[in-house]
Amino acid sequence: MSNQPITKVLVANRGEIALRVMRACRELGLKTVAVYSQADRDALHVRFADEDVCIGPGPAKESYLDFKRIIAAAEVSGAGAIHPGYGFLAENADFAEVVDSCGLRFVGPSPDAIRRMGDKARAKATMKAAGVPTIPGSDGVVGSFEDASRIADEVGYPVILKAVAGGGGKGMRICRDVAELERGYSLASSEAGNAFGNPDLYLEKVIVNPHHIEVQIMADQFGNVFHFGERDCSIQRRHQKLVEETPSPIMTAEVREKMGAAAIAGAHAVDYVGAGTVEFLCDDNLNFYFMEMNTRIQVEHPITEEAYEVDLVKDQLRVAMGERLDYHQADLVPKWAAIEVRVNAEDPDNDFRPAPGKITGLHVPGGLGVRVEKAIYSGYSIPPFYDSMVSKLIVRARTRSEAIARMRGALGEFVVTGIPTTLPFHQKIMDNPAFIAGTYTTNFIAEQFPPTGSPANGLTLKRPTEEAEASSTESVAEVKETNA
Ligand code: MV4
Repeated sequence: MSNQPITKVLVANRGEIALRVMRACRELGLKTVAVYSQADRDALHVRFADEDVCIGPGPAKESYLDFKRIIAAAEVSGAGAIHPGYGFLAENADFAEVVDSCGLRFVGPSPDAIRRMGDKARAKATMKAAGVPTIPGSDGVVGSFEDASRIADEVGYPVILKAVAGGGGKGMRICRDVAELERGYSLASSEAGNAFGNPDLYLEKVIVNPHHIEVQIMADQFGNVFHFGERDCSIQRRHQKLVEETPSPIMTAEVREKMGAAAIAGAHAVDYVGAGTVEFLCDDNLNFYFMEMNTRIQVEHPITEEAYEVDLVKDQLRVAMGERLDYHQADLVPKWAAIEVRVNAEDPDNDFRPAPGKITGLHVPGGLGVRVEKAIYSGYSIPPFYDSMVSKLIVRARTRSEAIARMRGALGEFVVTGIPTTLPFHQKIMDNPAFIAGTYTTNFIAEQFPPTGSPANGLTLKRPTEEAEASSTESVAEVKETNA
């Protein structure tokens, strides 16, 4: 890592997060460089930056994922640091290593920390050694079906096979008995080999009806690590988060401190630097178990910023510039209730099918406690190459019920025409009794909003495909529903 002071930051991303990072840069007096693909010529992040460099064609592999083009853009523009945002190269240890070796600063943890958390079985072993509760199961990779069967007998069925190279729900398989385990082991292993180039699996007991609770941390280069409480991200559909909130409606101050301490211990174990998120599965009795660590700033970071009155992206940049974090952990208490909904260019009435297109009209909500993160504008055409998230709507209020009321009002004001969005679906979630009660789990969407088969639309033909899919890697929600 070079010791030259940083004056210019290249943002290796697009969309709302690129804008979010550039705003933080500007507040810190840092110049910004945007990179963009040919499909993003009219994107807002290009106009927003002090300088911009076109790095290739629309497909991400030829632009936002291409190390060489991004490094070259940093070199021609004289940027001293690269902020990866989320997605794309944010958790690519090889990229972080190349950035370092080119004398540039990667805004994030070391390549070693990224690598140690990227291997999910290794991450779990690291956390366990650091005293963080983990889910009963194999110690590392299961070498054979016989191995898996023995461990499954020990911990009890149902069990779940997970790809060590997976994460975010990819490459998982639930097995309810030894027959399913035998079939599942070979299928999951070859699936993981095909999808990730690594067939290794580990095994865990299934936590039934879990809550997805994640802890935000921030660490500086001097070994100071702080946590900023939790986010409840249980409201997901096929491992895509739809709504996030903090504080979690099931959390207590005592358990928050325990989870925060566990997350901090895990961060110390890998000499973590920067923003990170430690994901836990939590049962109704608030027993919590480490699941994965995300070594990046996350989509849902704004709710933590709102609730804790902090600027996590500015902190990332400060830490990367070698500054010391001067928080006092005891002061880091949630001051607000905050909720985020993701506005996706998807048709909720058509299996959430991505629906890019031209935005013909746009009105964004505002007012007290309302924040909108977006990079769209009226007249903008959403390119088909990237994620379907086009905006995030974040509200904060003194209490959870006031935050829900504020979200309802803001959703009512939010108008996007020309494309379908998830906005009307979010209004239904805000009116849902289980959401209002705060008793929801990761099964919420499957239970409260089961897909409506429309025979008129030929869904009868699609049905077998969907079931085949459901019985492979995406079956966790369904299995738990049956168990519940
Ligand atoms: C589990 C689980 C139950 N038991 N592991 C899904 C994403 C990936 N990070 C891990 N996931 C799960 N792992 C055990 N031992 C249930 C899930 C899970 C889930 C977790 C968080 C949020 C939503 C979820 C939806 C389905 C399954």
